[in-house]
Amino acid sequence: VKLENDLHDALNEDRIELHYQPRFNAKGRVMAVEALARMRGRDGNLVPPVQFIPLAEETGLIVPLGEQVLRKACEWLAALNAQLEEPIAVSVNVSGIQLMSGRLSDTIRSILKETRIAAHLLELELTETVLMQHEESIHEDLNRLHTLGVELSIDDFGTGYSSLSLLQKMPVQTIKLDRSFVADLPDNQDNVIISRTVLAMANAMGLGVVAEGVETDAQRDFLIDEGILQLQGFGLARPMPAEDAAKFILSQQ
Ligand code: G
Ligand code: G
Ligand code: MN
Ligand code: NA
Repeated sequence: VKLENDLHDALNEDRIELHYQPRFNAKGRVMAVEALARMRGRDGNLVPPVQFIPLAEETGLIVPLGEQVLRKACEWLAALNAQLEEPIAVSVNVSGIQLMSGRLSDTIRSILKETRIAAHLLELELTETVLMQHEESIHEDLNRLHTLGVELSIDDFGTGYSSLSLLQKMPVQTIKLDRSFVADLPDNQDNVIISRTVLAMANAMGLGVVAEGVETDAQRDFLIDEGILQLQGFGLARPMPAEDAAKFILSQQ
């Protein structure tokens, strides 16, 4: 109950902050950032999402929280892109509860309009579990989001159970290969085979692939050689507070 009250207060007092982790193409250029929520305690300490996202989902607070996250991410991106020659994109993690509310597409339409962000510069990260849920409301809202022009990706790909036929039918453009399959590349033969297979499948389906959890040069070189075109991980850039992330991206121009 204490954490629930804390979360409620943090939402009312604008103490949900976003950190941003850059995502790079094979040439090392930042193409996008992933927004990652943190809660700023009254004591000034940062509370990581593992400590409040599950609670937010249980209590339904994920709906207003998710809306704040989307608005903050789009406002930040609009200010940054105004200073860049080539705009970058932002990806935001979305939970199944937000989609089940049936209002996500309306919320996003308003936020894009308010912030004047082009729809294709917003990407929503969904898990396989969310996509495989049979709720009609989820699929309707996903189709509306797709019609709006928002990009959809599958986060932590390979850790859940998705059927290939449903994957084909979903309006998804990108797969984020879970970092457990990137670990110990290129030495781990299982992961070599898995990453190649996921890439081949994605190519056949016309989906892009982002490798997550890239920590070493050896991993990066291997993945690029294999043809994975987007990379994210501590070895390239860590999640950073909003101001630092903007400075980092501006300094790369
Ligand atoms: O930043 P960190 O590695 O601690 O994130 C841990 C988990 O929290 C990740 O799985 C990430 O997807 C999730 N997460 C971070 N921010 C958000 C958010 O704004 N909404 C949702 N639903 N999940 C988030
Ligand atoms: O589940 P999701 O992919 O949304 O989780 C994102 C989280 O993964 C972020 O909170 C980030 O801190 C973490 N992360 C990003 N890059 C790396 C990495 O290279 N190694 C590890 N261990 N975690 C990472
Ligand atoms: Mn993610
Ligand atoms: Na992930």
